[in-house]
Amino acid sequence: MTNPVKLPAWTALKTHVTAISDLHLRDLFAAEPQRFELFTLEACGLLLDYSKNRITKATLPILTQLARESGLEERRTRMFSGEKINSTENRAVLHTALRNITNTPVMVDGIDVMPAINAVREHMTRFANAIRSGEWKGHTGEIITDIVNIGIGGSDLGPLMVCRALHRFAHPRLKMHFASTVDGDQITGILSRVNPATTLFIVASKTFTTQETLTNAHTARRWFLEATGNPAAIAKHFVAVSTNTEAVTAFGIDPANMFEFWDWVGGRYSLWSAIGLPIALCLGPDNFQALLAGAHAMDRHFAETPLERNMPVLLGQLGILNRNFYHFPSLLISPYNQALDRFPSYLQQLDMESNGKSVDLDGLRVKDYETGPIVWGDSGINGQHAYYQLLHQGSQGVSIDFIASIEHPDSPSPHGPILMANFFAQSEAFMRGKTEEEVRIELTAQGLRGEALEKLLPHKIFEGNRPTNTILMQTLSPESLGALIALYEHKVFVQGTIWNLNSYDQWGVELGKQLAKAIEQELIASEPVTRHDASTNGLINYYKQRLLGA
Ligand code: G6Q
Repeated sequence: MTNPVKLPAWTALKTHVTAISDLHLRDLFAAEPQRFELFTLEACGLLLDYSKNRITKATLPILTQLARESGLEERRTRMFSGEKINSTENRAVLHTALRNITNTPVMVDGIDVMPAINAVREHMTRFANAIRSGEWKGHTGEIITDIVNIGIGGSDLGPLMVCRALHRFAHPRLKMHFASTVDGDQITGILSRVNPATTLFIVASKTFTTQETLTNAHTARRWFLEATGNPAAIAKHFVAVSTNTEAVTAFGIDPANMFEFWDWVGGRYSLWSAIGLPIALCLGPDNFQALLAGAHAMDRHFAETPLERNMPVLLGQLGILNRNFYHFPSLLISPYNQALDRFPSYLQQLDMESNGKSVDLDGLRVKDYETGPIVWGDSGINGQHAYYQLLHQGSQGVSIDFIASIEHPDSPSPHGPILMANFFAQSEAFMRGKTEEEVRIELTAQGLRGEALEKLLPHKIFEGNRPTNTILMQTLSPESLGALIALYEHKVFVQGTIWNLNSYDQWGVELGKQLAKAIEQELIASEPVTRHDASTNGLINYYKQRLLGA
């Protein structure tokens, strides 16, 4: 475990970047017309074009050296083999075992975890088939039409994103709903649209102690019991996904209707586990299996391919280059498939909760290098008409990952070509920009002359030189989506390793929870609050007065 700044490759990279930093991406493309051939890579149905990064042929060996010196290969082996690399929680990190479709044993504390994984998957398959076929009936004998997943964070974002992304494969009868926030507006809205006799609730919580989820689950149960007056009917309409059998039973869900997972599955890495039950229900067990297979293919690629041709390694290294050497503070994820509109939010949690840390694996404060970037985004084409202005001409640069599929089966002509023309145009624009000379020629051709031309000219210049990656897949399918998600999971691993972080804990979410618990009591009490700072006291007291209409 080493501070990366102390590695020889870090120093070498610094020297190298200083030497090439004056070169504009245009210069690099002019000097190396073969950049597409040189700097693209295909794996698991994905093409990664990384030629529009500020790199030369000399950059990659140094990046690879950095990955090697950081101990990436050893740590990768330790993760796949079930060692407890999540050191602050003393846990293994084994989302890869959940999609280990070859079934080779994976040992944790001397026990092979594969039989338990397979047993839960078989339970999920049986249950999903019964709901989808109509064999499973609600308490009145009607078939299930609506599924409400109650969960938050890792128990929400993954299944929600996948069900949206692959909606083309969805069961025509089953309507999916996702309740995450504790703002009652959301669950109430869902409950107003569903029928208790035909609705299945999935209470998804690894710990089964999460306040938002349990509050929503209790609201749903109350609503259900008020409507049916039949506690025995709960068994037909409520199932749980959790690691906590005791709490599930205490909630009133039969353990036979509980789908188990384990402490070595991190929340934001859990869609491959029973947390993926909404996916199996909505898309079917075969498509869920295909999603796992796509991710497994990427796992194999990551585990077995030399670092130089390894897609997650490359993507991670380029992220390090852009974050630590070109100092881009954020990474925009810009998908041009509308169905991937929640993919950026999913990646935001994956990346920011994993590598948003400033204490390293040795417990030392990280002082001399930047860690995880801010990850953000939504549908790329909408972004073009909103925040892309800042990306093109704002005072600070952003690095970008563009993602699209070649085929858009539900997009009638001429939608597909228009969409893709924009997709290609944007990465070209970010690379090339538009020079003063080009603007001058353009404005002159438009008939502008003299003062009018000079006045407008500076506003129309684009600096360009923004680094971007482009990921293309043939079509958005369970396999390609599985590979895409796993690509980013391993990218996060690569960066966490180089930054010497534990990417698998999330202590940063604790403080707000602790404070909220205490404030909740204060909101009920009648006397004014005085124990906080002036702002927090003032806000709480203002809220209480206004709420009571005082
Ligand atoms: C993910 C985080 C977090 C977690 C939620 C829900 O890695 O740990 O997002 O998934 O807080 O937790 P439960 O599943 O325990 O309700």
